[in-house]
Amino acid sequence: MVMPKAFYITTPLYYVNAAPHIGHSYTTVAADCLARYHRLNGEPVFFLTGTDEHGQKIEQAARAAGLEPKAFTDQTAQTFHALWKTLNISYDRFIRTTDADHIRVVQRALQHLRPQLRQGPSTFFYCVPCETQWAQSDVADPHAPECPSCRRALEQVEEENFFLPLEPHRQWLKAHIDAHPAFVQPEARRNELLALLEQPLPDLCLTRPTARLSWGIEVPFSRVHVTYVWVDALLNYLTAAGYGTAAFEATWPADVHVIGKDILRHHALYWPILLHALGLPDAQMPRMIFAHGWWTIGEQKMSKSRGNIVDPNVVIADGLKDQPYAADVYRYFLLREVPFGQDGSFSEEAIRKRLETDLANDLGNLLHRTLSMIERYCHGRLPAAGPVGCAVDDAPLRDGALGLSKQLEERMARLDFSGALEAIFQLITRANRYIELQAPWQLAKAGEPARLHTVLAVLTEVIRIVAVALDPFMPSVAEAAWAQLGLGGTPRRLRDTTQWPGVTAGQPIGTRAVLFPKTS
Ligand code: ME8
Repeated sequence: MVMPKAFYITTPLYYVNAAPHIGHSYTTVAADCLARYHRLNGEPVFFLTGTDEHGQKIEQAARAAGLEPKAFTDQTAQTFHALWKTLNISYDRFIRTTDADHIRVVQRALQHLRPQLRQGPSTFFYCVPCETQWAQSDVADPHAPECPSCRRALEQVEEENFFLPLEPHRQWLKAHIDAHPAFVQPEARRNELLALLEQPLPDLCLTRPTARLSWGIEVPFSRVHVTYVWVDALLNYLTAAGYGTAAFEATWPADVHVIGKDILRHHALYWPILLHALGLPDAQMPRMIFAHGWWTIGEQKMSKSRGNIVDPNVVIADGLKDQPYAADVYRYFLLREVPFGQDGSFSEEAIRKRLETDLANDLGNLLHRTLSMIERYCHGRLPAAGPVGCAVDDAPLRDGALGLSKQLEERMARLDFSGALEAIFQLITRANRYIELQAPWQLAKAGEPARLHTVLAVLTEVIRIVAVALDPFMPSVAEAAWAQLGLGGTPRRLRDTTQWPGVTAGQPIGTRAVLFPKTS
């Protein structure tokens, strides 16, 4: 039997010169949400994250810490592992560019590219924080050269290296982008890339002399060079998919490379050209490169080297310390607050606001009110519905709930996380309004148990569907809501959101607990 190809999702490999901040957690939470969504949909998934450990900036940071580079990277890679555990990140592999299988893949790829490489002296500008080379023509003032991406001072470099000519691939890449609208997303980034492709492309330097940098993967055909860190890092996506082994086709190509817009050029220009130069056909190109926006503090991009970072551990452990599901509150905020692709300004007040309104007032209340009424009016057992009446809002609410998975499907295909959450929370709002309109407490007072049970059964079904839909976004909250409904132990699957009813009447509900306690 042929195994279906896994849905392959990647994050960037983060530099381990310092511990992760909100920006890194953003990309990883988004990729995790996508991975969980596809698993919920019954698809095999391969979700990759990891750390980028070679290069000048890591070597410098290790030296400053008084450690050997490997010992230093072991230490910092651990801070990423720890944060991903806190945030419930369900990766299938955490790759480090110092892993032995990766070193083999990089050397194999370089060997393969060797006949296409030009060796020669070169002069270019280099930004150490971005580990990126720039041509004379990229720099506005050659007397005070600044990085066009991060605006920091550039080094001028003159050295002998191996180069891959990119220009022979330019027309091919343009045609590929034209033929595959999803290849670079969102639209603004696609246009940015197409604009870059209007000009001839400079050769890409694949190596660094060991005299300047020793902390890198040895170049198999030159004793005096190591691999340029970006080439090393990009190739990780092939390593993890089992490049050169029989397993490769079961994972490759990547379905989505999730990145920030700062590294668009590396992923949407250098990466496909490297793959093309390695002989991969069009059908084996990544299917989507999605470059999201930046979290800013005020107007400034949050970044390690600007020193304006916010540590997610602090937000979770201090800012949300009263919350039993703090990590999920944080995940919700990141995914809901800013449409994926746009920039957003980070503040703890904004998280608090989302917590108090969407989570406590809307979601928390819906669950709390419904379950307390089931306890009170149905002896804590899931009620049986009588006929669902069209005249009294039951049917529209039911149809809205049954239509949710279609909305999710359409939005998640575009990585529109905030749109998907909006659809879920619109349903929650409708369900809360339904409670007000149906006023189950009055039905109880008026002695109308059949109608009362129908209303509570409709609400139970809506909550069941919401608990499934929330799984990729807030896995622990979804699990808790599921258990409170008394459904613990039954797997949550997306396809169950198109079934009604989905619960067995008469089953006892679980133990109730407030999901988002109020503190002020
Ligand atoms: O670029 N807002 O690693 P890096 C949103 N090693 N996202 C942000 C962010 C912010 N303020 N700051 C960082 C590298 N990010 C390379 C990648 S991949 C083969 C090699 C996120 O540690 C965003 O995903 O500088 C960005 O692209 C990434 O962290 C850069 O991480």
